[in-house]
Amino acid sequence: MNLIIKNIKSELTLSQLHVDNTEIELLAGSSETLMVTAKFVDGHFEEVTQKASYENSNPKVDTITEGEADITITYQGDLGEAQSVTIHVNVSVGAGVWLEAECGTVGSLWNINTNNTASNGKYVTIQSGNNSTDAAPSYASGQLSYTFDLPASDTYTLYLRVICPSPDDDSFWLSMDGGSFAMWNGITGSSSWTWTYFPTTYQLSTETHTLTIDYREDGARLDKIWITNAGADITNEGADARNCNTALRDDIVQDMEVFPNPVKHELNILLSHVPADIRIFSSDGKEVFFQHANSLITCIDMAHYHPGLYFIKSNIQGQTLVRKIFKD
Ligand SMILES: [Ca+2]
Ligand SMILES: [Ca+2]
Repeated sequence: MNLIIKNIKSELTLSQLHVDNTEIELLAGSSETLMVTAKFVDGHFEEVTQKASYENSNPKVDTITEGEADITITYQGDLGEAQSVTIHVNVSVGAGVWLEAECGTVGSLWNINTNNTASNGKYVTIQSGNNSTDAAPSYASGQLSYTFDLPASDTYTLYLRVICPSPDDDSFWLSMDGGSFAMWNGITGSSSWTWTYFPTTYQLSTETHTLTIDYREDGARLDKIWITNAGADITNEGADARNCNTALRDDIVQDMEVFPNPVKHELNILLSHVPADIRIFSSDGKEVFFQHANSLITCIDMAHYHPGLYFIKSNIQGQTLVRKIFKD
C-alpha cells in the first residue's frame, strides 16, 4: 500500500498569477482572448481564466471603445492572499485596410516563402540577384500589386510589416494609383517582423485604389500591408487581411477537438476550419509549439514533452479557442 501525504496548505495557496499577454494593442471592433494561469505554492499550475475576477467585465475587455485602460485581474486560492496582475490595453479607432503581401498580384520574380512568424504563414521577397537601385523596374514580373477600397476619404499612412536585415536589403519602390514611383530606402533594420511606416502620407478617396510595390534591393522581405488613417504601434500580426482567397467569411464558427486526453505520445487536433494557427503553451505560459495548419487534422508528437498541463490554442481569423490537455 502507498500512503501519499500531501501538503494541502501549499496545494491551496496561490503564489503567482500569470497572464499570457499584458500589453494589448487593439483596433476598435477587434478582440483578444486572454488566458490566466495561477501558480500555487506547491508548484502546480491551474488555468483560472473563468474563475478570476476582472476590474472590467469578465473576462472580456471589449467594453473599451477607444483609448487606454488598465485592467486588474485578481484570483485567490482556497487559502492565503489573493494575487493580482494588471494588463494594459490600448484601443485605437480608425479606418483602413489590411493586405497580405503574398495574396496580391505577385510578379514571377518574387518568391512566396513560408515562415512560422509571418502573418498568414507567408511573405514575399524578390529573387536573389535582382536589384534596381536607380529606378523602379516597372515591369510586371518585378511588381507586387494590390487593389483595395477605403471607407472614408482621408489622409492615409502606408505601413509595411518587414524584415530588412541590412542596409543593402532595406528598400522598395512605391506607386499609388499609377503615380510616379517613390523610393523608400533605409527602412528600419530588423531580423524579426517589424511594422514600419512610409513617411509620406497619401490623400485617398473612397474610390478603388491600386498600390504597386517594385523591388529595389534583394533581401528585403515583405509580410503584410496596412493602409490606415489612424496608425498605431502594432507589435503583433495586426488584424486579419481581407485579400486572401481562403474562405474569408464572417460567419465561420471555429471548433476544435483535442484527443486523447491525457496524452502519452501523439496528440490529434481536429479543426472545423483551416487555415488556422495552432499553438501549444506550457502551464507557465511559454509557447512550446507553433504550426500554421492547412489540414483539418493535425497530429503532434508529444512524447518528448514534460508531463503536466498544456494549453492548445487555435486561431482562425481572430477567433481563438483554447483546450486544456494533460501530458502523462
Ligand atoms: Ca541585398
Ligand atoms: Ca503574410
